Parts: sequence; structure tokens; C-alpha cells
Amino acid sequence: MSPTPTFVVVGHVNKGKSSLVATLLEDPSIPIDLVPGTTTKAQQYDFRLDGEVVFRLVDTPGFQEAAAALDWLNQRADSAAERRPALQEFVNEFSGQSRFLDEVALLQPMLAEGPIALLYVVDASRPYRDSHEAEMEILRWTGLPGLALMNRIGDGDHSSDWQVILQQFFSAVRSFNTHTASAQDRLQLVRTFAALDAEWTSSLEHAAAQMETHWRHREQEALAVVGQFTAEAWSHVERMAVSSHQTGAKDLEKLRQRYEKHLRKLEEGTRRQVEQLFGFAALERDDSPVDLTPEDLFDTRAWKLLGLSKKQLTARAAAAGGATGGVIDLFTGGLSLGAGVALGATLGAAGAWFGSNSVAKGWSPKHTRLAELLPGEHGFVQAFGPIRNESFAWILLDRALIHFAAIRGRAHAKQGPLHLADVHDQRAHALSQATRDRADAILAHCQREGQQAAKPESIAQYGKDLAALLQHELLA
Ligand SMILES: Nc1nc2c(ncn2[C@@H]2O[C@H](COP(=O)(O)OP(=O)(O)OP(=O)(O)O)[C@@H](O)[C@H]2O)c(=O)[nH]1
Ligand SMILES: [Mg+2]
Repeated sequence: MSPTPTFVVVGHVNKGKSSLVATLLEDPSIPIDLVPGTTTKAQQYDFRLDGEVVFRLVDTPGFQEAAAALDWLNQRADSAAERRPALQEFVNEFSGQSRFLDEVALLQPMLAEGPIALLYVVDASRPYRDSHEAEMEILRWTGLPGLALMNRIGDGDHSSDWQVILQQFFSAVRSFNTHTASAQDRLQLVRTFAALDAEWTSSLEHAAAQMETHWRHREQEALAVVGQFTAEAWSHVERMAVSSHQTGAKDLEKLRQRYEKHLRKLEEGTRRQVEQLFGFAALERDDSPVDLTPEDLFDTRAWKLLGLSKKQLTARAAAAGGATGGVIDLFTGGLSLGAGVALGATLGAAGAWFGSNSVAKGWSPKHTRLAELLPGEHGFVQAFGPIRNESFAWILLDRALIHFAAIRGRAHAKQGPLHLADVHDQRAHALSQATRDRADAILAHCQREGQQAAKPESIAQYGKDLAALLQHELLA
């Protein structure tokens, strides 16, 4: 097997070196901090695909005293041939000393055997300063192929000034923002790595192709999870055994709470699954100001920002014969309303979310249709769900899509909570009319089967159908 291509990530202190490593390797656990000097030792990270190490990144501490180190080196090398040996001499001389601690740590991995290239990270939001020249000069002495990466930590943009200087020292110069890089940007970067040395070109190009395939699979899997969640949540029926059909509002309130809790749990589980697929451990989320926390799933104030637009909802309500009535339907599918035992209680709080007075009904399992639907149930059963208001299905879907887009677009170096409110693309209302129409049809079937206590497999099939629609439109 040929030796693993190794990229040593270098640069001035606190310019995003560790951030580059975290984003490229999709490793949010790499220490990154505002405080300069966060990385104190060279640390090696393997990039693996299907268990095989494809390339290696070495994160290093930043240069702290490049000019003084270069002075020392200049005194030991009069000719080009003496430069690399002078670097080795420098490492030997100061190894274990407190002086040039960071310079020793960063130079050491460059002097190792094997195929090595340099990734020099600068912050192009700040102007170029002469002090960087000593760093680049030292790197040039290594004789290693190098790529300069212009990261932008702040809002400024001095890229064009940097570009002219960087290309004097490095064989390629690219912009790469470690906090906003997309999967495409990362692929592009690996392809640039491939071009740095003919010896590893084919293996790294192959790796880039594999990365692309992996990414596609991952997106598809995530949308499968989204489809599954929507079908499951939308068709959910919460059941509770009650002592008699005389159950009052208190029991209904309890049932409603259980229903809500179940849906929130489903949503939370879905979000975790998507986060895991994209390599994130538990992420904190800051959903304000759009109120997208799971707790707000049932908060109608957030509804107007979610799901379909009013126009889209009106259009589809008209097509459905005005079915968007804002009524919570309780397990009435397959049973005529008169067949059950009506409790007649008004779900005040529940009605308020959907802007309607909703009537809950309880059913005696003695009723033959109910016995058929819920075999083995004894006593009286109260059921809640699915909600009849179709816009709720779109709320569920939209919330899942927003979260998916936020995770899919999140660079692993990014610190802090996930801002769902920042997501504007991939929203339900932006889906094509054809996709929305097909999704509506699937959702309608799914709701009906939920009402009829359908088997999980048939609900799962609706989840798959929804996922296929989303994959077709969003991942084309
Ligand atoms: N907004 C923004 N912040 C960034 C970006 N890259 C890095 N930062 C921030 O800049 C600071 C330094 O990032 P690190 O990745 O730790 O930098 P480093 O070069 O490894 O730093 P040392 O190890 O201390 O030399 C952290 O607070 C990062 O969150 C970026 O692209 N955008
Ligand atoms: Mg660091």
C-alpha cells in the first residue's frame, strides 16, 4: 500500500487551522477557541472512508515567533541546499526548550518522511502584514508542495491583496471559509489536494468521488428519516383506557398532553437521527425568534411562518372541498360518528391551537368496528388524533425540512447552537406544485389510515413515498 498523503495545517496563531481540520474531517470535537494558542501540540487526524485512511491532516500550533526563528535559520543557511537541514537543526536545537515551542511543534511534522504537503491558513478578512512573510519564507524552506487557504473570520475582505502575495509562495491559493463551507466546497478542496502531487492524484480523486457518493447517500437517508417522521407523526393516534364513556375534560386534557408529548418525542428523535447522520453529536439549538423548538410544535403563533403559504393552503383547501376546517378529529375514520359513544366534552385548549371548538369522542370497544380496529382492548378507550387540519401535516414536514437544511449546511467547525431561524431554502412552500400535490395525496391517505389504526408497515410505506418525492425534488 502506498504511504498516506499527509497535509500539515499551518499558519499564524488563531486563524482557523483547527477549524479547517474540524470542517474537513467532520469532527466537531476538535478544540477550537477564540483564545489564541488553543492548539499547543501537533495533532494527527486521519480522514477515513469505509474504514480506510485516505489522507491525514496534522493540526499544529500557530506561528508565534516566525521572524526570530527565521533570523536564527538565516544564520545557518547560506545556500538553498542548506535550508532544509537548517530546519532540522532548528528543531533539534530547540526541542524540549521553552523558546520556539510552537515553531518546533509545527515544523517537526513537516520534516517527517513520506508524502507531505502544507496547508497554509490565513484570515483574509484582515489585511496582509509583513510579519506573515517570515512564516511563508520558513515554509518555503521545507521544499514541500503547498496550498494557501484564505479563510475569513470577520466581515472584511482582503482576498485580492493576499492572493498576489500567497501565490508567490504556494502552488495554489483558494478561498475556503471554515464556517460556511458546503459539502461541495469540501469536495473541491480534496480535488485541489489531489492536484498538489502527481503521486497521490489518483488516490485522492478516487477519495473525492467516494466522498460525493457518501454525501448523496447521507442526504437520501436523512430525507428518508424526514418522510418517516412526517407519516408517523401525522397519522399518530394516542389511545388511553378510561373507566367509562363518561370521561370528562380532565381525561381528555391528559390524552391531548400525551399526544403532544409523543409527537415532540418523535420530532426530537428525528432531529437527533439527522444530526447523527451528518456527524454531529448532541447539538444545542437556538430556535428563536421563529419558535422552532419542539416545545413549540403546537404553538400556532409560529404556524404562520411555517408550512405552506396562506395562498397555497387556501388553494389546496378549495381543491379538497374546504376540508381545512381546523378541527381535531378523533379517530372517526371508519366509524360513523353516531356509532360511538360521544363524550361531548370540548377540548378547550386543544381547540385553541387550531382555532376551533373540537369535540372529543370516546368509543366503547364493544362496538364491533372498534373491536376490529383495536383487538384486545378492554373497557373504554379514548383516542386522540390524527389531527384533521391538513396544514398541520405541512407544519410537521416544514419543521423537519428546516432542520435538515440547517444540519446539512452546517460546517463542523461552527461553534454554538444551531440557528433554525436562519434557514430559508428547502422550505415546504418552495416545493413545486406537482410535488405538493403528490405529497397532499400521500398525506391524505396516511391520515385516513391513521384514523383506521393502520398497521405500522403501511404508514412506513407512506413515509417512503414522501421521502422519494422529497429526494427527487431536493436532491436532483
Ligand atoms: N466567523 C468565523 N469564525 C471563524 C472561522 N474560522 C475560525 N473562526 C474562529 O476563530 C477562532 C480561532 O479558530 P481556531 O480554529 O481555533 O484557530 P487556530 O488557528 O487553530 O488557533 P490556534 O490553535 O490558537 O493557533 C475561533 O473562535 C473560531 O470559531 C470562520 O470561518 N468564520
Ligand atoms: Mg488550533
